[in-house]
Amino acid sequence: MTGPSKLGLASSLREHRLLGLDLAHPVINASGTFDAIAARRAFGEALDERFPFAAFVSKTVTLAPRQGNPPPRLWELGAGMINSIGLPNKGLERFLAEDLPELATLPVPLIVNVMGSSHADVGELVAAVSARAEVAAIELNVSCPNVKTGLLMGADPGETAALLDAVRPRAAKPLIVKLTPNCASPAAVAAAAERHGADAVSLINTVRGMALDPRGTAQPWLGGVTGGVSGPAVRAVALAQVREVRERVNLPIVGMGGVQTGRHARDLLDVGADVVAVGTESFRDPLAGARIADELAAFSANSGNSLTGSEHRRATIAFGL
Ligand code: RRO
Repeated sequence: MTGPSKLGLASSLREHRLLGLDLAHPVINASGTFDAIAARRAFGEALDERFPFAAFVSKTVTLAPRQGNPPPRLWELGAGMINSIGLPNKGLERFLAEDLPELATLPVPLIVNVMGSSHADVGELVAAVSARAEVAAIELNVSCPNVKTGLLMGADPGETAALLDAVRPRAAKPLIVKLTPNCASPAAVAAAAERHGADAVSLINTVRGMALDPRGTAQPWLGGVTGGVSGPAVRAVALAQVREVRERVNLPIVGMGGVQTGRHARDLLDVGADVVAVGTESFRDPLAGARIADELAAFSANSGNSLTGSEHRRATIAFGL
């Protein structure tokens, strides 16, 4: 049997390409977990010299400005946290005018994450964002656990298909669909996304959870009542779902969920991700992305395993590996 090293794949794998983008390494950020504009203010030029991610994904942008959910918005868990942020953002117009020009000066490709509550809203967002030269790709958030309408569109294969039929023609840039773990079959939603024009999928978004007031009032702690669980607590869920999605689709996969080390990143690549995103770990350590990329590179060099998800699937099919 021909081994992966003899397939002529290894050199292309080291280039780390996603949707035609050349990435310096396979680690990017999970949307909403790293504020690059605030980080620039805090760290200055040092941030650009060693930007922690190979591409930057913005926090979700909606058509109209949003205040977000009432506080409290966070709850710390033994192995992660629950957020009930509720999509606060300045809205499309101000994002395009104020944030996009600054994000475009980051030393890595820019992916803009958008979400709307109707096909018309999402279509408008996708058209406006993809008209901007600064934007390399768009991530469609159909999986926020803290806003009902967006989640519905991503929880059902038919709804996701209908959304893509409506908005795909308006997107002049590659579209990544961000899947929710809070549904019967993320793999079925991924397959619908693939059939209806998605260029990639990303998963997992946060897992719905809740916490009660620690003072014993028997009331929900979070202002949004429920929230999204992230961090090490969801790593095993991410691993299982990325594997399941890889078995159903040929699209590139951005895998995320509880990644704290190069080993965790390698695990997601091994079950089928092409690129890995770091989220909650960046709150503890803003340079986590760079550390994890270094650990991953050392790990891959030592093990000789440099296959990424799509290549792994192609090799599996072609050579029965
Ligand atoms: O803002 C949020 O509450 C939020 C979003 Br948009 C999301 O996609 N995932 C999440 O856990 N929180």
